[in-house]
Amino acid sequence: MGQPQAESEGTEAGKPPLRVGMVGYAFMGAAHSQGWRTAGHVFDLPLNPVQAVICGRDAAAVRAAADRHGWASTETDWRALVERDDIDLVDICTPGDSHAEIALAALAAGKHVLCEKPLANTVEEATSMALAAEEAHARGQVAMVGFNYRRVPATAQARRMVAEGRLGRLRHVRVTYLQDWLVDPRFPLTWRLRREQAGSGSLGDLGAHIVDLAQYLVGEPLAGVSAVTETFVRERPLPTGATSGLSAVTSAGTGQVTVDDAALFTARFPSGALASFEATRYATGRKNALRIELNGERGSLAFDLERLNELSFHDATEPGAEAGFRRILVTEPDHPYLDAWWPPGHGLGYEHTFVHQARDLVHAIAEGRRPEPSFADGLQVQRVLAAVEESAEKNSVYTPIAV
Ligand code: SOE
Repeated sequence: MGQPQAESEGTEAGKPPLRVGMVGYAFMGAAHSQGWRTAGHVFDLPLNPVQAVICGRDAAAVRAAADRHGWASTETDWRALVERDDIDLVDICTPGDSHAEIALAALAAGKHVLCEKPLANTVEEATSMALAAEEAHARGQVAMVGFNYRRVPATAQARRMVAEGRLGRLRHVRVTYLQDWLVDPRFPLTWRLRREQAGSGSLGDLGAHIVDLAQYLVGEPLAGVSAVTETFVRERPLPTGATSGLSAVTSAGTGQVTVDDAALFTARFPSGALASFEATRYATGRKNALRIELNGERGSLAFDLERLNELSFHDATEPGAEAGFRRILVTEPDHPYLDAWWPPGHGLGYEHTFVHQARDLVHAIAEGRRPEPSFADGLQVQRVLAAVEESAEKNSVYTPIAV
């Protein structure tokens, strides 16, 4: 495939380029493309992100994705992309079964890496990735895992408030991530429903997000879990292969669902806070409802992704007669990320989390810093997912998280 020079390469205010090669072009590929396309135009970055190459197996489809999302050239084999010497960073937006292989090859080829969540399909894969990332860090490379919900200004603001002690000692963390796109039993058996491709079901897809977000907000890793999981619909129509968003066209015939449809678990933080988690794609009417509430001795905070410009805050130190939950509109310039965006009250959305992710990664690369969340953080989340599965298999027996 041709390798034309990306139009704006290295020209943005004379900044050195960060030439990105992205593997995958479906839902997450489109979201990451938005991030790369926009970050350098909104934030004053030390490097100029260049959308150099997009890669996918179907030549015509990847060409169309390149045109739609603004990539300068295409590849149909990720190995060729990883070996190109005009690429600085490999962005992995493929299903989980290829994360480890691509990331390890990219790190070995001297590239920085951004990898979509969950980091891998197994703890073994994630361990090898975290190890390779650590070795690569000594050579000046940076590897980040894409837990984008840390980059909602409201969740970053919540983290700030917890770290400042505004909630005091935490007692409860209550998290749910609810979607409903599997309610219809005729929904096709896409890759997200196959263990060999996705690793797990709602657990890895949604549970990984809320485990990362909860640990990020609390500021410590979980100690152990007690879980139940269920697969409600065990057989589904086979897809033809052509996908759109989360769905696909179906053909005749059915196949087995080999992942969980829902995962519920309780957990302990080492500092003593108790947590509950629920991840499901069967919450009829809930489209992308990620909700988290933290209760501490001095106050409480609540966030709902479907109202992502807001935080609810209760300050328990206020006089009882006046206290109560109040809405913080997280659109002020001194809220995280917002000094670069619109005037107060002009809110942001889902896609901006990917712009912020690109921004933070560019800074980490320019400063030679370990990024947050790192591959080591991704491995730790993978260990929690494995403990959830182990606990569910053993009838909810409390399962400590391996360190
Ligand atoms: C599907 O459940 C999905 O697209 C997840 O895979 C993403 O990580 C989440 O951000 C939105 O929902």
